[in-house]
Amino acid sequence: PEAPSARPGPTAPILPPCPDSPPGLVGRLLIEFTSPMPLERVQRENPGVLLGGRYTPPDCAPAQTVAVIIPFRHREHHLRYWLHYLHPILRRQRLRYGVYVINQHGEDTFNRAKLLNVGFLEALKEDATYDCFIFSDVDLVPMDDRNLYRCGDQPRHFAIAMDKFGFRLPYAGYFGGVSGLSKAQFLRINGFPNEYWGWGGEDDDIFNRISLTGMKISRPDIRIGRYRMIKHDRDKHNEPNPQRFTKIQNTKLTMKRDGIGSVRYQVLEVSRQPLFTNITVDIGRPP
Ligand code: UD2
Ligand code: MN
Repeated sequence: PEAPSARPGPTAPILPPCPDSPPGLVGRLLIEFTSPMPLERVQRENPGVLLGGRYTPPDCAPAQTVAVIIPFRHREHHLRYWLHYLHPILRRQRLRYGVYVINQHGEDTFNRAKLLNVGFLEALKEDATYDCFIFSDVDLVPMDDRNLYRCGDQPRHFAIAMDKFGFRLPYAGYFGGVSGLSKAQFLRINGFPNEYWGWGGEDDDIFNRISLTGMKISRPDIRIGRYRMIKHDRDKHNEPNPQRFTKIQNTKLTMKRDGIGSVRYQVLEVSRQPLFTNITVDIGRPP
């Protein structure tokens, strides 16, 4: 019998690698939160985004696959602005990405860092090829699309110059707002702490984990890392955590036992929306 043909069948076209500096970025952006932002409008503006908030550039092959993780509860109004501004930016940045909203079920005390741990694990269950994780508050929008939502050889801090801090870094060890770690960097610090209930301290604990494992934070130029935060009051059930000052003194001891290796939670629902994947999760309550 004739040998099977060596000629490959119809395959996907082989795309060139995506460029390091994507062409078509616009630089400084006008960001405002005054006009209402209906979800239908945001969906209409983003036809190229696939169900669950997935996107792959049509014309090049990205080096990384980025999971954007958003800690969330009762901020639908903020989320609509976030989706409106971020999808076009991430698209111009030529990223292959997915957006995961990790929604804390119930009305117990909020726990941002634990939700981010859940996001890491659940995004990987959706797509095992994620190798870069960007953790973003729902109320933060970059003012410059040259602030590339990618991972590098060190953990990255993106939100360095916020309007609410006078467009300056509030202190040298500040790591709040928007940050990014490769899968390997995240695992190296045992992920994020699960035991910071309520507002504050968890970002400093993450900074400590990074320093204690010998890594160094990388940041964009101060003129590029500018952000607007949607003005808001402190949410209910996210009161400042009075234990935060003592807890951040003890990261060295706690990071070995408290982290991605010890996170316990229960997924209640995964729902693929047109512009994001919503994961509702029971993360328990403070002891
Ligand atoms: C600061 C940090 C934030 C985090 C927090 C302390 C900035 C810009 N951000 O944010 O990264 O370290 O302090 O915990 O400095 N959230 C909800 N629903 C809630 C409560 C919180 O969705 O009921 C989410 C949401 O994504 C929000 C984020 O958690 O953006 C941080 O909470 P925040 O915005 O109330 O705290 P903020 O602005 O002081
Ligand atoms: Mn905020």
